[in-house]
Amino acid sequence: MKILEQPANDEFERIVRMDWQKGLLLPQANVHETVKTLGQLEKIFLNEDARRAMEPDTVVYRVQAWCPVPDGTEGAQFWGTTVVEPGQVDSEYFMTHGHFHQKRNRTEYYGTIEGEGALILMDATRSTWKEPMFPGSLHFIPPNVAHRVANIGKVPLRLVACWPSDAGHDYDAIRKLGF
Ligand code: PAN
Ligand code: ZN
Repeated sequence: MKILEQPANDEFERIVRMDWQKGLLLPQANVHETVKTLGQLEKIFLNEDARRAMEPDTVVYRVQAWCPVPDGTEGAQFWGTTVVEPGQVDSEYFMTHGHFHQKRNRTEYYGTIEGEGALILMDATRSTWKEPMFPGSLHFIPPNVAHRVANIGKVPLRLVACWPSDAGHDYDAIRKLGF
């Protein structure tokens, strides 16, 4: 039997490198990086006056996404990392924007690398609950459930995520109605 390292006609890059200690992807093609600052997180925290009074360039969280297939492809998965900085806006901890998946029944895994967090979940009836995040915790986010992560500790909260490549993200529902 002849084993090829990677078929010559392969359409997609299938190997990237993670720094598992840091919970980060090494920069490479197909890895998209985004930064969310306080200035960009309008109407996410309860106390808008307190948020506006803070330095708008303050980084709240950073996201990397490895998308080996085009966005919207059915049957594949994306892989991502998120680092939420420690901090507060008034009495609320720094947290991600949060979203439902556009295709509401698409699920996801979150895994904690480092730090102390709360995974906040909300179903379609707006019933809300949370799960503790700690190094090694692995979370299955069920269908039809919005998800957001808050850093409740003193060090950066580092997590990895895996979600279907046709899930999409609906941020509007959270911006309009909150969690
Ligand atoms: C994650 C999130 C990431 C940032 O990769 O996108 O943690 O959170 P927001 O997207 O809410 O800003 C994920 O849940 N993907 O589906
Ligand atoms: Zn998601």
